[in-house]
Amino acid sequence: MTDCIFCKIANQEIPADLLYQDEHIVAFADIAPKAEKHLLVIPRRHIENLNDLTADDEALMGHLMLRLPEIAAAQKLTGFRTITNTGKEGGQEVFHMHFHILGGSELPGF
Ligand code: DGP
Repeated sequence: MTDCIFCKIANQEIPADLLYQDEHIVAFADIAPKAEKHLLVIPRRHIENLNDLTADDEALMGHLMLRLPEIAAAQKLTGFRTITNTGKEGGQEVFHMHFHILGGSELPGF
């Protein structure tokens, strides 16, 4: 999608602190961190949110989920919180699916 900020980050058209990337996903530091460490993990392909997924995305989602703890571990996070906001009512502001990884200090219970 041409005017999607996260597509532009994935394509390195605008700068971001890229922490991990492979053929399918990219991880980068959130611009407005809500925890000591706050990363975002996105698919390279533009998918709006969880509601946009189809059966064809099973392998992608499995790949993404399995990378989350690895990406967190690479940032020396032994424990972390993962959040994905879905839709405006779910608090989503950027409509390119992303998983927040939050950690760095002990988080309050949710
Ligand atoms: P959400 O509310 O779940 O859609 O979270 C969007 C997050 O994206 C929010 O924590 C701030 C972050 N964000 C928005 N624009 C940019 C950007 O241009 N660069 C980076 N690194 N993060 C961004």
